[in-house]
Amino acid sequence: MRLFAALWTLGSLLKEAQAWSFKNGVFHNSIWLEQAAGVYHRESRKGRYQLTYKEAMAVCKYEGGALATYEQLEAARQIGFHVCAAGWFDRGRVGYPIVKAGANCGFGKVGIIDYGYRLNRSEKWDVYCYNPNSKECGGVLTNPQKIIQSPGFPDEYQDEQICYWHIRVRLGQRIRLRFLEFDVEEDMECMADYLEVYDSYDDVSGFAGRFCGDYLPDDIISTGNVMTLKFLSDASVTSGGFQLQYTAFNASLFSQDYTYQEFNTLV
Ligand SMILES: *[C@@H]1O[C@H](CO)[C@@H](O)[C@H](O)[C@H]1NC(C)=O
Ligand SMILES: *[C@@H]1O[C@H](CO)[C@@H](O)[C@H](O)[C@H]1NC(C)=O
Ligand SMILES: [Ca+2]
Repeated sequence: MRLFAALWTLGSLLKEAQAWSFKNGVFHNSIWLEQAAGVYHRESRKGRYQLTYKEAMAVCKYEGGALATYEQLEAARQIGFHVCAAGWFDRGRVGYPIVKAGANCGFGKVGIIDYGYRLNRSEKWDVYCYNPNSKECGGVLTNPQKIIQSPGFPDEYQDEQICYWHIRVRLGQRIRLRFLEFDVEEDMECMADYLEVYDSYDDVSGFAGRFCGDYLPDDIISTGNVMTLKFLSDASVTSGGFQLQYTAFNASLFSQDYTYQEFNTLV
């Protein structure tokens, strides 16, 4: 029974891996969110290619940004923004930025792969947004160790922020989050402003906690080599913000020193 479960898990992991690529020893998921120069890619919560033009505009607007222009997308591409998924950008145009030519993506070409201005705005694609103020807010982090701060820290964060940090360290490593400072608008259910932590490469699965108030949360340890942090602030009342440090460590070391309930789900 256990063996069957293990095989099933392995099978679904392999299936999942097809959407991912492996780069510099780091798993990279091109379908969720990448960010450069204020430009970022978004897909619907329902999955890839689910946004009409109108919905795409709403996604960017909700996060305080707007659809990226062709020039913004190209500027981001020049500094390494590479996403293998077609999305809406300014004025009903659809395309995606390719830095490195690949057989399965971009028809072997480099540049903005341009599907042109779509006449049918009900077509469903992903989206490319632009929000210069979100530069210091989120991103894809692959360093073995780094400090993550709320936008503007040590100043108070502002209203209507939404940041996603995707941490991806080497395969076989795990991630420890240690909170250094924490002060986020207090609310009974953390419905106003909050920091959420996911033991996953996105904010759909692996929910590990939602935090607000000024109580310093305990350390959080991932089960795999990826973690996602999401910070959201609403339209009123701000606070001091937060500062935390993540550190990658070898999973094998951990298993020798401790027993960790969730570790069982890995092996
Ligand atoms: C526009 O696109 C939608 C979604 O792909 C499709 O259902 C619809 O038939 C298209 N409309 C026209 C006029 O082609
Ligand atoms: C962690 O694993 C890597 C690769 O397996 C190894 O090179 C490194 O020395 C290990 N680090 C520690 C602290 O054991
Ligand atoms: Ca607030």
